Amino acid sequence: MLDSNLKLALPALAAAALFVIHAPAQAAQPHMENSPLVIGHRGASGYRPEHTLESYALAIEQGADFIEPDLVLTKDKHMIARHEPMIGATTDVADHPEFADRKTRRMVDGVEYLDWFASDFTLAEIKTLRAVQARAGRDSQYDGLFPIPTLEEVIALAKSRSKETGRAIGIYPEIKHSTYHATLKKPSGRPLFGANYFEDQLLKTLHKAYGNSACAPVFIQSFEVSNLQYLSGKTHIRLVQLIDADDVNADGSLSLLPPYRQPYDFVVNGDARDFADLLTADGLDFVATYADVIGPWKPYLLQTVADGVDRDGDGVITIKDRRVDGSTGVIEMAHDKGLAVHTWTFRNDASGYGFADPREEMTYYFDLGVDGLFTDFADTGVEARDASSNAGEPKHLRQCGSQNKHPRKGRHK
Ligand SMILES: [Ca+2]
Repeated sequence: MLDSNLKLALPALAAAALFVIHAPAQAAQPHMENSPLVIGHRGASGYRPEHTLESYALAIEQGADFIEPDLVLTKDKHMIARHEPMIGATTDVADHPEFADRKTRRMVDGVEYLDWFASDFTLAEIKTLRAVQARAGRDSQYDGLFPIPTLEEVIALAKSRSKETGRAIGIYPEIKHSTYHATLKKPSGRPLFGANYFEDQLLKTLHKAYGNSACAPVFIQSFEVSNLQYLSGKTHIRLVQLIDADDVNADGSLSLLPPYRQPYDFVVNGDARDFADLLTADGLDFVATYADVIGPWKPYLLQTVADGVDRDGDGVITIKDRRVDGSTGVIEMAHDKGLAVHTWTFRNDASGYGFADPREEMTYYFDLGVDGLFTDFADTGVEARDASSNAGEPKHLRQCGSQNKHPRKGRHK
């Protein structure tokens, strides 16, 4: 139903766009999004060191609709773009003798790491570091060149490129390890940040930049649940429940071993549900009370079976050879419950379950009905979407306009 309404609305919007040329004071049009979306995972991290402005800029150049900053906090409470609180693998911190004594052991979600942690550095100190390519086999010629951006710098980039390109470039921030950040302590034993400081600070920044609106070109994502529930009571910005697992079994079912078994706040709160439980009918009903989108790892959506057939004929059996058995039904069930589905992660250099060709893999998922996907290679993602039968079909994402700015209002009592 939404589809046909949108199609009817398109000629009117095109006419309105022409009219704007003669009427620069025209009020902003309702936010329009391509669907399905190509989300630049950590920027164009297949080509540049992840989570740098240069990586995000390249993803935008390649046609990404959204860029994805993962966020962690510095000691002086700034939100910076890093995939982990540990910064040893993605920066040149090990080459800075002045920080050698910051290397330490710390628990993150039940796992101990020996590393440098963002929360032991001020933003000024972080700015003396440079990003490096974290994944083996990728271009390292940009190592040591690009600084670590703050969320504010990522927003500024998205806004300036939106103006330059005439496309609305969205941002897709992830709150990394909410429970970990909330429970970090100062040497004195007092909380370093405290409960929900991270969430409050994120909303303050996003509301200032975009307003408190479901029409903001923003999705906030998390693997934890209680922080999203908290956010749902404080913002209309769209929220995404990420769904993890640690591996895929031969029969296509998901392996759920810690620390990928449950949202970490469930572990702490003694909630027995695991990630897979959030994708059952009851689980989706629950998620729909506070989120707009589910973001499951891709094997949750597509059944593939390791049946020992060398399908690509290269003489070895790999994950590429798995038999593709079609939808698990999760996409259809989520859509029935009003949830959009964004899935991850598609990589040209780490091919997928059941596919030898990354573009074909992504097109398959677009055809299957996902509303967006995260890829390290936004250029291939755009090609894959253009090849999909669902290209240009905006669906399952709310159309934003004045009548529809508060879609979750009343759901949170
Ligand atoms: Ca093979």
